[in-house]
Amino acid sequence: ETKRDQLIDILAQCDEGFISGQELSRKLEISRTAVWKHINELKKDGYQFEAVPKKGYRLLSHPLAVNETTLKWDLQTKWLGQKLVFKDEVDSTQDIAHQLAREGAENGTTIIANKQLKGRGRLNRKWVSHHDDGIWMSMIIRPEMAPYHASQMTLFTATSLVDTIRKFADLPIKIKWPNDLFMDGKKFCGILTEMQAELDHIEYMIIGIGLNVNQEINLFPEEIQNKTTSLAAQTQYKWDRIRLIQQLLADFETNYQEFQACGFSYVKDKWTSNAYKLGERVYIKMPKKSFEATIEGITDDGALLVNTADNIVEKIYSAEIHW
Ligand code: BTX
Repeated sequence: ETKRDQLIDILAQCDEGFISGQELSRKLEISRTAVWKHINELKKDGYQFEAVPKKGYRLLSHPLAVNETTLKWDLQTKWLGQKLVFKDEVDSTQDIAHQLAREGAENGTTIIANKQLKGRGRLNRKWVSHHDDGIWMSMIIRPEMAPYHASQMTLFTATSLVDTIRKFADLPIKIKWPNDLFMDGKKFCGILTEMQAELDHIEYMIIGIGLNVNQEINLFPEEIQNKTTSLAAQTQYKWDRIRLIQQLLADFETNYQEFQACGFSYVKDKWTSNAYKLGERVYIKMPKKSFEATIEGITDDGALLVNTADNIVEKIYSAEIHW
């Protein structure tokens, strides 16, 4: 942890009380001049301090802008997002994450951008993220997990996101297999899991999350406007992206621990209780056959379980589904 990060932690803990320059200098083991320089850096980021002789510094106001400092301020995680890369504009946070992972970035390193020029979804589909009203982030995870279980991570991420958003508002969120979050039949979040693996071992996974937060619907291209929504469009108020990201990281970290301790059943139950169109009929199109079926749930290896018209339970690993 850098001195600046330590300073942020200490200031966040004493929140709006005074803390003396001397105490900061002692705790951080740096000179008072160095403390003063760090405080000035924070001022440039938009933090406002009151400095009173003999009492010390007191925080008056937080900046609203999303940046590395505001994201780290009071971030309650141990390993996730403690290494944080924040950029205003990138092509895709996935690409940066892959590059950092190849260079050895540690487990939990997180890349967040305000805007993406070339945000992507699965199969190289476009992910609209050129405006700074959403959350566009990629997490580098180095899991102890066999590659054939990798799709569990996508399902896990979806359940963890539902937990987080529900802490802020009781919204009718549904998880659409395998990787989308829906509300009122409209998509507002997508998860893109990519990995570098050997046959028997995952070197790293990049979990990309694209979450529409404060967008007005007319910001989206016309062809997807009627099937897209954002948190703000549903709740009619703007969301605090900083708190949302921090909560998302904190929940992911605790849920992940739970998932590792209890196994996939922990994810499966949560997933199933929020599943989109559970028990409803959909139309499934595969290269060799197409049929109607009812959504039953998911399997331990992340496949979709459906019940066909002839009452046969089938596992679907990949298909075009007409919901
Ligand atoms: P997907 O392939 O399931 O969904 C892509 C499809 O979703 C598009 O073809 C389009 O129809 C629709 N779509 C595009 N943009 C949006 C949007 N903003 N909101 C709702 N629907 C949209 C889903 O892929 C996975 C997306 C992951 C995005 C994250 S953002 C951070 C990271 N960086 C990056 O480039 N991708 C990931």
